[in-house]
Amino acid sequence: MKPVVTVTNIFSETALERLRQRCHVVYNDSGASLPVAELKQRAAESDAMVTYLSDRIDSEVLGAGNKLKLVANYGAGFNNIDVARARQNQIWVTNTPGVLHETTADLTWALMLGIARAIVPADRYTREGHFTGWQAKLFLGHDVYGKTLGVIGCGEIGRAVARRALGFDMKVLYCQRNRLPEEQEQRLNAAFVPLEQLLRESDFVTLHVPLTEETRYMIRAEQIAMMKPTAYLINTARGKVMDDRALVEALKKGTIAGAALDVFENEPELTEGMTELNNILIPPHIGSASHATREVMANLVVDNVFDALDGATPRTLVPGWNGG
Ligand code: 8YV
Repeated sequence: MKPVVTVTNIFSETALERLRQRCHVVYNDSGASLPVAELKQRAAESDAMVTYLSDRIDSEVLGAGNKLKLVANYGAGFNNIDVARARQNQIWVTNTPGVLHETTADLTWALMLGIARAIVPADRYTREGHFTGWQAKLFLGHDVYGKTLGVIGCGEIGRAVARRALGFDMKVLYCQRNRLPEEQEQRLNAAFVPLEQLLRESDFVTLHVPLTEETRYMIRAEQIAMMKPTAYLINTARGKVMDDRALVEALKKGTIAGAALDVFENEPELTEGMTELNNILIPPHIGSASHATREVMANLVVDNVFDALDGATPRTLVPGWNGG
C-alpha cells in the first residue's frame, strides 16, 4: 500500500507529480485552508502532511496523527506548528530554509524603494489620467541610497537584505540576540547595536525575526515613537512581531513617514484604518512568491517527505525539533 500524504493547500504541479509517483496524495486544491476538524481527520489518515502557515498544527491535530511521521511546512517560518508537541509524539517537523531568503530580500527592497518613492500612488495618479505634464514637485519622495538601514534579525533573510544595501552605499545597523561572527559583520559592513539605537538612528527599519515568545509584539507604540519622523518601517517577517494598531496610529499622527507590511497582525484581516492611509504599502504576504522560489520550496518539501518515508532523518528539520 502506498503511503498517504496530505497536501493542505495549493502546491506545485511538478512537486505533486513527484509525490504521486510514490504516494497516495490527498490534495486540497480549493484555495481555502482546511478547517481544524478536517486537519485532524487528515492527520489521522496520513503518513505525512504538507502544511502551510495558515494551518494551525496544534496538539489536537498532532494528537490525532497515529501513523503521522512528518509535518513538512511549506515556508521558512513554522510558528503555526506546536514543535514541542510534535517532538514528544516523535513526529518530525521540517521547513524550507536556505531557498527563499534572496526572493524575500528582493521583496523587502521593492517595498523600501516603493514606499520611499511613492510608486503605488504615483502609478495610480497616471492611470487615473491626472498626469497632464511634468511638474517639479510631483511625488517627491525620499532617497534610499546613502541612508541608514536598520535590520532587526540578521538571519538568512536579514543578511540578504543587508548585502543588497552595500550597492546602495548605506550604513547598516543590526540587532539580534547574538552578534554575527566578525567576518560576516565585515562583509556586510554592518554594526551590531542595541534595538533602541537602531530605532533612533535608522531611516529604514526592517524586521526579519521569526515569531517566538521573545519577539511577539517587540515593536509597539513605544518602539515606533523612538524612530525618526522621516523613517520607514518594513515588515516581511510575521505580523505578530508588531502591534499594527499602534502602527496605524503612528502613521496617522506622522510619528514616522511610512510603512510597508507584507504580513499582518491578524492575517488575513487588516487593522482598522490601514486601507485609508496613503503612506503604507500592504501586499498580501508574497515575500517568497517568485515562480522559481516556490518551485524550489515545493521540491524541498517533497525531499523531506521522501527522507521520512525512507526512514531517514529529514534534511531540513526545524531548529527546535532536536533541541537546536
Ligand atoms: C510561505 C513564509 O510562503 O517562508 C515563510 O515563512 O512566510 C512564506 O514564504 C508561507 O509561509 C506559506 O506557508
